[in-house]
Amino acid sequence: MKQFTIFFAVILFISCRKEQSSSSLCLWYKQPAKEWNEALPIGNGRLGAMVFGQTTSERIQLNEESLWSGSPINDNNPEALKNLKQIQKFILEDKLPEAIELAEKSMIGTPPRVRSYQTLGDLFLDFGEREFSNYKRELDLLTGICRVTYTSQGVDFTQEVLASAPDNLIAVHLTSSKKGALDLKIRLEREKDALTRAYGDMLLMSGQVMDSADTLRGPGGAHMKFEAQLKAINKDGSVKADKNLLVVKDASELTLLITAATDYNPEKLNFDRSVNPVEICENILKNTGDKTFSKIKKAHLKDYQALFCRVSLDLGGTDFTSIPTDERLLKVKEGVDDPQLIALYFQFGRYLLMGSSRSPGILPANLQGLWCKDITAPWGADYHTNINLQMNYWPAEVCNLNETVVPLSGFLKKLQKPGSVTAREMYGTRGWTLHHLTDVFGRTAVMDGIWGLFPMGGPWMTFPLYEHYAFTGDVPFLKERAYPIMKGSAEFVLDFLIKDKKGQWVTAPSNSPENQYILPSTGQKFDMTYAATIDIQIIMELFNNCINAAGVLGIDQAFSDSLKTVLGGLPPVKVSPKTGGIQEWVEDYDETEPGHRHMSHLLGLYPGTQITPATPELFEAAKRTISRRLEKGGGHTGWSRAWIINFYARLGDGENALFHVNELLRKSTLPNLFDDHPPFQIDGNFGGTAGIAEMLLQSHGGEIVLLPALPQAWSDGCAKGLRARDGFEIDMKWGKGQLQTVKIRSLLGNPVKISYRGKIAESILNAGKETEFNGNLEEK
Ligand code: FUC
Repeated sequence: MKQFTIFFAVILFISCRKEQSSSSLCLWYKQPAKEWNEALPIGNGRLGAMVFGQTTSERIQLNEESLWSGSPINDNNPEALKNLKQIQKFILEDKLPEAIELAEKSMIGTPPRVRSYQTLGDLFLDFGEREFSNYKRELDLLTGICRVTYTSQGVDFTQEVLASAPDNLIAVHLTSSKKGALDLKIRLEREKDALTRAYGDMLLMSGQVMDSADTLRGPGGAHMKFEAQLKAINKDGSVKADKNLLVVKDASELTLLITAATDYNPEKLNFDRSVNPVEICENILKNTGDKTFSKIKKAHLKDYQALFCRVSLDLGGTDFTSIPTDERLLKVKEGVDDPQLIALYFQFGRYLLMGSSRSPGILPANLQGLWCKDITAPWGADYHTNINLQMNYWPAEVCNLNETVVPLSGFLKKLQKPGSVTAREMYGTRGWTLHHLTDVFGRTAVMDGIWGLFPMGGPWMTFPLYEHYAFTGDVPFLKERAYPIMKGSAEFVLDFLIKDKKGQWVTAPSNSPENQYILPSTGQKFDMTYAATIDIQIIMELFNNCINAAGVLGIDQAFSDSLKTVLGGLPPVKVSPKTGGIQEWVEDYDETEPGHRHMSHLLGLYPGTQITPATPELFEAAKRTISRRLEKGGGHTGWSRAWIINFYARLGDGENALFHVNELLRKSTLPNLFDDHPPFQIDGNFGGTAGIAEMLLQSHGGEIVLLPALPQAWSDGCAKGLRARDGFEIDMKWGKGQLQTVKIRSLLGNPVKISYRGKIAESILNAGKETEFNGNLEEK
């Protein structure tokens, strides 16, 4: 299996180099970034940087994935369990004011807020005022290198920046066309909590997060320790330490190696004084030794391209690569069609996921991936689990980057511990759960306010684990990692469910994130309810995944049977008689915001698998739900728009899916192609990328569906290396809106069934073999 994967990777790599010209995979600009949203991201899964490309004082803003303020706190409200039954009783009796009053006192976390993921600081390269011309700044996704070139006083200057996973550092490489023309000062700074010393050819920045006490966020104190180290290697001229900076004179070439670490210990979900960030940085730099930049670059390219080049995408359209990316985006905003920019956006999403969620990183991509300029970021750049963290992983499998799920699965494994305390202390259940957000310290209680009382955050977070198995067929992963977490989550649900007046199994308290409904009897507005449709859909998905997984592993028959029984007793997902859409709550309430950004009751359509053409009534109702949301102003945040793309893809509606891809570019995309919630929030990038893949290939209904939502504007194209469930890799070519050929490679030897516009073909393929079909699905 491993050999086949390597073989295919090599083949793909060769074809990728041929077909994806560097220019079509470049974000490029004619001017330096004036602000952070114009700077270009690089990342190796653990370290990230935003490169501004300025010529007077270059700014490279730095991040290390674990640098957080705060500390672990058991903030499960000690009053919760005592009052749970009463709260549930009030809810089932529609006594919502009473239920909320009691829940506000007894269920909200103590304290109710997390702190923030933080910037590591900034690297400044001060060149002094200079004239410049021939300026170009680019991020080449084919190489993962950010490159800045310009001419000043007749000398050509080049700057390359890359984040290397194999060397575990960020490397900056400066050259000048004239010998000895590099004169600059190097600073490493942080707005707070850090001091930098210069020593020989190194800058050493040591820090510790100092939190002040805050009743909403918990105790103050000297919290996480961190370190950043920079080593300068010059050719010609000199590098000298001067107080807290390095002075470079008359160099012809300069390499800066930058690494960083904290004393965060993932096993403990805490900082840990036995972890020494200084030593970690020293070891990383020692291991790199005196490798030249070209050696570091070579190792980076080998590692990076092995992942990135697995997928290529050509959506046809005019070649606008000679126009800078920000100007192309403006043209799209003016109504120009640019399928090639969409293909670039798609690949950029893959690039961002690789950059923020893979080894040497150990933490999942947060609300900003790992790119964050702030000490206090919007929403703390935390892990929101009522759509956002889930969405981050939607492209992982279909876009052939399954290793990006590893940090998420490791984090969830550790969250089981605090999550089981929450399950036990708040709800008196087995298993584990978390609510609508968490942080690196593993907070799993109810955060923010009453809308945070969403105990289904944990069960929903198990989806990417099962998907990882479904796509890769990795049984050891299923057995050792995914299934125990899924089972613990299902145990929580089993114990949490209660019977309503009709004898149905229901969740309570519950909400439909973050929408409110109007209770008909009083006209009042509430979040809190029981058995919101999303809860039912989450439970159906989780339980079915558990049953399938237990079947594959040949274990837990009795447990599976108990899940099946409960599945039969859940309230059905209903069509609203009033709107004809999917009913969002257990009763057909009116919503307070019909255009709400969350479309939680469509979880069964995407990412879930319950609403398909095989359920025609729900399938039609789902269409009405989306159009109603949109009529009332829905889709106004980046991630909300991205979700809509996925919905339309699942509905087989290519024109609407494309309209919303363009809306995502027009309304929710920043000049550097980061998603704009607003402000920057990365989930829209990931959801958008997944949506584009979903328009071309789907495999959730037991067959591989080719080009399920191909819009007219993409009538000629080619996609290589997308993945389907049950271990397949697909290459497709289409022209004039029709499939021309499809190659299917089997990674696991499962039987294959493909479907294209009503035609079906089946084949038996051994692992490692590939077969090809023409547009009529005749095997070649
Ligand atoms: C959810 C969303 C918001 C935002 C926040 C981080 O609560 O409703 O729009 O994305 O997460």
